[in-house]
Amino acid sequence: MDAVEPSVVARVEGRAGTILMNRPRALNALDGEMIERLAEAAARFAEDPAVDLVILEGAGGRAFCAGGDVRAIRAAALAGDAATVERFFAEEYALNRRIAEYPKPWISLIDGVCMGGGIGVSVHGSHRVVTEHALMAMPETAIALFPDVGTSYVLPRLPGTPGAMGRWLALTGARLRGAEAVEAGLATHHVPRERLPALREALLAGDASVVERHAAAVPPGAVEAARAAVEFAFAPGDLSSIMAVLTAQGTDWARAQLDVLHRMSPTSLLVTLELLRRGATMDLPACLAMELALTRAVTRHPDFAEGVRAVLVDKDNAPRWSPPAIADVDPAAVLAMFGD
Ligand code: QUE
Repeated sequence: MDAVEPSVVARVEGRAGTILMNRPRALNALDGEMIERLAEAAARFAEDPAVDLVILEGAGGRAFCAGGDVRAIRAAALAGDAATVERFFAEEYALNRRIAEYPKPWISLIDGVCMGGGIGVSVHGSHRVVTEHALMAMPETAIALFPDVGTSYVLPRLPGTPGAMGRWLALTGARLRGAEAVEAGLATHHVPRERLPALREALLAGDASVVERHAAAVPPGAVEAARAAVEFAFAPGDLSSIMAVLTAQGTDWARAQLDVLHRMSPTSLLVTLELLRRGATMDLPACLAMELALTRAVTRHPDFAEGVRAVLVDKDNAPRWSPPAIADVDPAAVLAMFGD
């Protein structure tokens, strides 16, 4: 049992710097060491004149990157180890910013689950290529976290009725298949899985424009079908109006959205709306700073440990939120989590 597989494999192949997230049994979820190694590779490839572009991939065939190592963060939070929690998020968000400011094409090949932290290492880059097996989401309200990794900047800016698409994705954690992720604006190109090896091979020559030639037209999908309903129901910026519109809509789709909202952390839903409201008028570095400050309050709130317990530790999917109902959340307590 020598040869421990490295959790990140960074190489120069042709004119490309390739980075493989390689913790497939954890769906390539980012732990602190992976974040450190991704940041090192990003820095090295930015400097290297032999590297014209970066390709980011996930190992194992099932996932690009399922998120962050929230079990470890929960354990640190429960142990009162605020420094470990702080260090993890600070380094993750610094990486997200580095990718947004990257001097070369940053091309993510997303052929599986891509949630939370996986969105963070892809969405700020120049190219987010998705296959029909991509599954993109910001599912944090289910574990009483909030849409972070710079998505408080990204989500309010998605195309369509201002803020609506982002509120839908963030509040419900809606999961988007490849083509739908392009429709929503999270992904930039759709390439069928069978053409991904050819695209990868072509990219090694160092010219990012080959992505356009491999991309397939996106046929109208589920997001376009739901767009009118999303943009109507999630146009309001407050939760009671959103839920009133969904109730009035009365469709199967609207009922399903209400069921999902009723399962999420009530505190987290309100924190998320306030975060997106603020993020709409701030730049990315300010959004990341706001998110980092918010992690301190949110990881101390009992809902966070309970949500991770219910979804990822015990997997009973039966979190007991406190307070349990949206009506019982004190708006002043939500604002206090933002430090004002
Ligand atoms: C909501 C989330 C996360 C989640 C599931 C949710 C999340 C996250 C993971 C995750 C998945 C696989 C792993 C892992 C973590 O799941 O943020 O370590 O192996 O990181 O419903 O927010």
